[in-house]
Amino acid sequence: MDVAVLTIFPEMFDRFWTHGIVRRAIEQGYLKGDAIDIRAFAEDRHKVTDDRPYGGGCGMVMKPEPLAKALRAARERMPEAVTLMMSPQGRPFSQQAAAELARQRGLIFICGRYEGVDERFAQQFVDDEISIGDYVLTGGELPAMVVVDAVVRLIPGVLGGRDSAADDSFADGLLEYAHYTRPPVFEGRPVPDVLLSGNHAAIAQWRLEAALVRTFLKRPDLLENREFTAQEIAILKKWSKELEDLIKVQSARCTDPLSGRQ
Ligand code: 4HQ
Repeated sequence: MDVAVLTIFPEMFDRFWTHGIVRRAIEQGYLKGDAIDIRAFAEDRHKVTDDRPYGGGCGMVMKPEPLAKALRAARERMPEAVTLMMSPQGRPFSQQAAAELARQRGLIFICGRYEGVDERFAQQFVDDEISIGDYVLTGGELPAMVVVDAVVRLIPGVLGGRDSAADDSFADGLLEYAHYTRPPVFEGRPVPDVLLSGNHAAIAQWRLEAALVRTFLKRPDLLENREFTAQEIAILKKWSKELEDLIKVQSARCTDPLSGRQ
């Protein structure tokens, strides 16, 4: 995949391209990453990329001409690329959005600064606006890195079998199960027995239960529109039965006169 980032701060990406999975993806030929300096496409003597807003008010707006020149240069090199702009007004970014972008041949990111870019540039050139969350940042560079980071690890081949994306949180709509490594007891806390058992079916069952209970406790919203599998229904029924049994035993024992026992 070809990635080009249009920014007035291309140096912000120098460290981004050279670490971890992103670096490995580049070295192994899965990713090409390029930060393009918008300022290099400004034609005046002072290389100005921003200007005061029409209608007055505070802040500055990114001028459309340098952006258009920079984008046309990028598109010439990558004619199949989709043009994305980072903006709090964009489509909320998600694991599913990342998976869709991972299927593209090329991505061009427009990173605004100040109050954003001239609206005519956005309307003329931007295919999709993406937001990484409901908060306001000082520029689109960090959001572009967030999106590239989430997308690159979903390009087939980038993660080996050792760190596959199949079990990721959100990959199947659930949070990921808890992880443990050595030692078997850390400051008095043991690793769950089943994980040491070598019984792979039991481990898979435990992990699904652990993912389900975590999601239920930490992010119940993720379960609201979920289509449960038969195995998940079985787990939920088992919990519900265990809870019912517990309630029966407890209410039989209960002597509190205000408890409303029937
Ligand atoms: N900004 N998700 C304003 C964001 C943002 C976000 C990027 C700040 C664009 C002009 N981008 N500039 N949240 O807050 O993507």
